[in-house]
Amino acid sequence: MSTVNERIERIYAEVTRRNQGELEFHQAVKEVIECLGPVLRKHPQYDEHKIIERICEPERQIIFRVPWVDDRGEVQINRGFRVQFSSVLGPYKGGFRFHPSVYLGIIKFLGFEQIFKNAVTGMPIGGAKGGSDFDPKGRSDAEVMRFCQSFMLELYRHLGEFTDVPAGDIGVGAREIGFLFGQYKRITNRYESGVITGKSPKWGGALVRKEATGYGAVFFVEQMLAARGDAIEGKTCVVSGSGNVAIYAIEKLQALGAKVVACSDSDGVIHHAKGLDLDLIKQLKEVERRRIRDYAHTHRDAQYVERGNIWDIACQVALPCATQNELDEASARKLVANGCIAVSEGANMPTTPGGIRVFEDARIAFGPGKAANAGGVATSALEMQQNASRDAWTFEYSEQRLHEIMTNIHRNCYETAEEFGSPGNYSIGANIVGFRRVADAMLAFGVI
Ligand code: NDP
Ligand code: 2IT
Repeated sequence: MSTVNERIERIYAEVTRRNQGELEFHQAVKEVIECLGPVLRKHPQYDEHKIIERICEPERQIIFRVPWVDDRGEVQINRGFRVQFSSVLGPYKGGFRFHPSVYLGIIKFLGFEQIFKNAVTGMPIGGAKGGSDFDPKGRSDAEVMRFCQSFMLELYRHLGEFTDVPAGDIGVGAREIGFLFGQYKRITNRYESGVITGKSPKWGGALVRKEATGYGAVFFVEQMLAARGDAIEGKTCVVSGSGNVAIYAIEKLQALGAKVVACSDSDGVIHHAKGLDLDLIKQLKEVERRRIRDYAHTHRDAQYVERGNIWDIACQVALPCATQNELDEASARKLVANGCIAVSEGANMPTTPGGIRVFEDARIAFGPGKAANAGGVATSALEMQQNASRDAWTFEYSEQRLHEIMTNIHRNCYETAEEFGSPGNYSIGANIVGFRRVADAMLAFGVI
């Protein structure tokens, strides 16, 4: 009879064999299943029913050609993906990413993470992710529209308010959601608001969805600090990225009295020691779609460093809100040496395994993305709820619901980490909370 740990190692070896070259997917699987030894020992039925093996194999993977014509009349071909990982807790749910780095391994890592994140929210949503290697940067609105229409022309048959409900992610914001929803409506002849979330509040979107991931990541760090008798007010913070998640993380940090001194994009880093001017960042990024370097044209006392490492900048609280593996072991060491006491992952898997080890060894408060950035998808579930009842809640009520959800997630992860002998380890807490919820539903449903 092999030990539980040997069986987990064998499952991991099989995942790498079956999904060759998909490094981000391997990383995401390893991070979750490494935590599950104590759970399998406590609940042997999970092992007997091969729950982990089943979760690691997506229920369905769709890969398709996305042909479209650019403004010069040239035909362009991209690749589209939707990986429908798990539907035991509800319709598949998870965003679309449009970025040139997208390939199957990225979509599978995101879809796999999404299963557990969505379960951690406690809401009735399964896990999925989709996207394309299409690069919206530098494309006209008309080109983005034609791409979105072609993408949806294939994908619509796999979606539906009770089947699969996408939303945004990197490169997919309100503009793309509008084009995608419009095309779905046109093909199906159904005004099915609940088929996609992150819609504009002008036509069925929920208030606070735009803000939810960033706000939620800040509420999570607020809770982690409160558990240590500390608070966010007066703290110096660094937030990487300058997209949807970063902007609204900065907004909430500032509202709670913190000073945010740096943000970034894929070209470089802005450091503004007296505190970032968020109105300018919104104007540059949300309205004009420009680069963060342009911030320094307005604020001459801010420094822009092309290809700089944002984690070199001293802070007490760090929120990685750009992309996967953006915070490595050396950066984590630098943060700890500079006095960082808390990290909340607004992005998905932004910290490398080596970076996470550094934070754990230093015993700083570390909020993993599965818990810390779950406010986005949780508010998507609130949008689905409002669409289903043809209702629209106020901003204040929606934000209060988000705050309650983040508080509950924090408490569940905290208590579960303690129950399994790892007090203060939110990664273990989140992985176990999410896994148990999915596993129990799978047991109830039989072998499917
Ligand atoms: P956006 O497209 O709005 O912004 C992404 C930001 O990250 C931009 O500043 C972008 O810079 C930067 N970035 C993206 N890719 C890279 C890269 N390869 N290297 C360096 N910088 C990069 O996306 P979001 O803000 O929506 O997403 C940010 C992160 O948050 C992602 O990890 C996403 O999966 C995660 N997330 C998003 C949620 C949501 O509701 N939107 C919910 C939960 C998690 P540039 O403009 O130069 O590309
Ligand atoms: O990673 C994520 O949780 C998202 N991009 C949001 C997913 C959603 O369905 O709102």
